[in-house]
Amino acid sequence: MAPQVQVGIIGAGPAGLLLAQLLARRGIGSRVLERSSREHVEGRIRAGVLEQPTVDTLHAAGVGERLGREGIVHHGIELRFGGAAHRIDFRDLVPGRSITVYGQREVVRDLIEARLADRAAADEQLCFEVSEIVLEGLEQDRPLLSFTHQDRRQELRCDWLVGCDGSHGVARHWFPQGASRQYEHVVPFAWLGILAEVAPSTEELIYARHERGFALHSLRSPELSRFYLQVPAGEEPDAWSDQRIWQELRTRLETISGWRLQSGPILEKGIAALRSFVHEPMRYRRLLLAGDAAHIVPATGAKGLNLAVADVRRLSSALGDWYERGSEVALDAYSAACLERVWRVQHFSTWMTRMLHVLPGADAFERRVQLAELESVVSSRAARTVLAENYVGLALPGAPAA
Ligand code: FAS
Ligand code: PHB
Repeated sequence: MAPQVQVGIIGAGPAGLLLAQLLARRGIGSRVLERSSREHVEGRIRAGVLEQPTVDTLHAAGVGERLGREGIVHHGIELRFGGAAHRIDFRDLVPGRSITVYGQREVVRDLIEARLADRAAADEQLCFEVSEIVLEGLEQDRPLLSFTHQDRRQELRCDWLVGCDGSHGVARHWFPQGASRQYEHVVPFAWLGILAEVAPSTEELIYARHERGFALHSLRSPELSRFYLQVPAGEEPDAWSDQRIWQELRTRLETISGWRLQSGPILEKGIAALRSFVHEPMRYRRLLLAGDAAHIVPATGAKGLNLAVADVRRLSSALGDWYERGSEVALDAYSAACLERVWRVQHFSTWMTRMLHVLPGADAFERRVQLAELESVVSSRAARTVLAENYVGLALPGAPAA
């Protein structure tokens, strides 16, 4: 007889780990199966901007202590183009709402620590380096997972199965033929992301649109800066020497008189594709999807991680209703409710991407119109408010508390 668990979770990224943590706080048991090692999962840089609802959820999940101490609260961002800096002032446009800069890597480390804090059950709940995960009986009430862990083939029967296995995961492929639809949009450019050991040259994030391409000055701490440069799709990181990176960052960012960019040792660099993807629906019977397993947004809107958190906040509440009150109402509404936010965020992320990047193939007229759109955004209070509302995190009706 295969061992049983209430919720089987594939993937130990922020979505899978936070779901397990939120469920545990409701007394609901789960097992997280992750194909990579703990070191690899904790080593990935990725996102760094947390919306207020995400910060609130991490605190409610009991993993907010270090975030509270080391997270950097920002009350605005800057749009930089045409030789001028334009601040989007959250305090003025969306009073009481802000973002927090705290690396996804730190969020994942805090969650793994919390999941492993209970030594007794740790190995049970969170399994790294799992392989050959196979799902059977999706049509039944208790699907069966089998997988290899520590060189042993194992089985696990679950009430619910959640695919939190990211953009290259297996779970969405378990939807039967014809039971789902995918939407995809790929742009012909990517981001070269770097982490540098140098104090940030800015108090707040700078989104720069330059004739040579987009540039973003972000940060991780008072000692660590994070930068992104628009590069052609398929570019290799090795094509960019440290010297070339700093030269290009200076060209695209030092467009304001008297503003200088500090440089320092580059610790890591990598290429991230800019891709939009949506898998509908996000549930099939006892199989649910959350995070990048169901949707991917271009990083220009800083939404990927925040969307994953919004999914699992809603899912943990819905599973709570099912276990605590036998109600499946929220689980039945889960997919549609998440997709409402997903498509709003796809719109915002696509808008930011189109407005701030050099679009290959755009003619002189289109480039002038693009600049005019940026001008109209920064010169209109209404447009700045729309941008600010989306950036700090949409407060959608019916969004459950953590
Ligand atoms: P994740 O991809 O984080 O986690 C999925 C987990 O599932 C991984 O640990 C994976 O190893 C595991 N997995 C996959 N297949 C499996 C299988 N078959 N069996 C078991 N486990 C499996 N967002 C930003 O806002 N800013 C950024 O700069 C930024 N950079 C990014 C760079 C990259 C390269 C990527 C891919 C995403 C980036 N994002 C960024 C978006 C990012 O933050 C995601 O939205 C976030 O990681 C989503 O979290 P999860 O849904 O948990 O997926
Ligand atoms: C980051 O800090 O990694 C970051 C910030 C803002 C974005 C994307 C990434 O839009």
